[in-house]
Amino acid sequence: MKPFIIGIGRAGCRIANLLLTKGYNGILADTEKSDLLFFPYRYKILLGEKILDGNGTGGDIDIGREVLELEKYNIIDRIDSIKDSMDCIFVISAMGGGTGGAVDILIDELKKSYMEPIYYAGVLPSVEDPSEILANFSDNLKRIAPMSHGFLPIDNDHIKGKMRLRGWYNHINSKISRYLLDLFKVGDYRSRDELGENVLGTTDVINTFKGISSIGIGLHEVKDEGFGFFRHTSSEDKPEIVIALTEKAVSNTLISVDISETRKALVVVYGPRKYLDFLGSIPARLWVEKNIGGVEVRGGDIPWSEKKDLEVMVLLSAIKKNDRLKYLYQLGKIQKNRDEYIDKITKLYDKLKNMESKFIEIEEDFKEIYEDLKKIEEPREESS
Ligand SMILES: Nc1nc2c(ncn2[C@@H]2O[C@H](COP(=O)(O)OP(=O)(O)OP(=O)(O)O)[C@@H](O)[C@H]2O)c(=O)[nH]1
Ligand SMILES: [Mg+2]
Repeated sequence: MKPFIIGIGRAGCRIANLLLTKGYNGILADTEKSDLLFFPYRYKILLGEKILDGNGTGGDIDIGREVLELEKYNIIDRIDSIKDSMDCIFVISAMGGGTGGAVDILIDELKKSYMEPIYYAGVLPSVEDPSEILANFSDNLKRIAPMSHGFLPIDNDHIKGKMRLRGWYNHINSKISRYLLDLFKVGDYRSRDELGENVLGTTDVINTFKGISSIGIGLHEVKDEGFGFFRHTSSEDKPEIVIALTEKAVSNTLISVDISETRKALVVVYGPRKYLDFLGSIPARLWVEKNIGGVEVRGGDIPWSEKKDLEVMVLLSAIKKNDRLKYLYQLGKIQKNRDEYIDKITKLYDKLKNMESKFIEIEEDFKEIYEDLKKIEEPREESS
């Protein structure tokens, strides 16, 4: 499929940039000038320059919303000036960022301006993030999640595993872009060589990608025995390899997903043609059909010369409920309440301090008056 990619804010632009360098069309937009300068990509927009002078919102979602309201038509004009044919619009941002968290304003406008489906990949806050990012996320989730045609939550914590967040962003971003590139490959065939046994088209993605969704990948490194690898490993049945990879894909998603809560899915087997001819995608599809909560499963295979290994990608869609989203939402709410209480207590404390100094002042005034009073001599009675 041909997406038009829009990166908003730091995280959104960094991830989008990796896709744009692969030849996709799109724009990068941010309120922070120094972050935008970092990208050599041509189509960039500095948002809210008049208000922020290129300094970012510093996590302030109210300013972010003001800027997006002000700039949404500029962004649409810019899209119109550079877009060619596209199958969908793919927006990426961090849901806890001051700029990226205001993205629902833009998505709403995109929906009014274009017929194509609008998908949204939203970076979730990490438990390592500052509390205001978590609080922003909880404020934004209910506004953003239902806004797009398909919502792809990206759980940094799940992707990084045991690593620390700082210093690991590049690794996380390249993993996200790898997953998205696999998805975009569906229906975007450059030659007949890329047509598999069961050919999938863009409409298969569009018909599957609805509501809360996730992408997972299972990879099987093909040792350099090449063709002979599958022929000689009689102990490893071919459908079993594909099924094992499908299971791996389902547990290796961008957010942890309970497959039984999933109503729709798309399964794709990628790899060099010589392996795909043997394997096919049918066992993968059957496995997913058996395990998801719904019945709508599409499947196919794509011979892809760029890939040396055999790979299964799943798009799990129309997810009914997700524990991780719920957890982070509640965590953000608690943070927000905690911050509000800390604020209230600080104000009360300041008031008490103020009262205390007033008391000291009054006490001193009293002392002064008392001393003065003492100095006044009692009038003596006149003796007659
Ligand atoms: N995956 C990923 N997450 C990131 C990256 N940079 C920041 N984040 C996360 O994104 C959130 C912060 O959002 P940013 O994108 O920095 O904020 P913004 O949209 O630029 O908004 P401002 O507050 O105006 O700067 C936090 O949850 C970070 O952990 C990145 O390169 N990759
Ligand atoms: Mg920023």
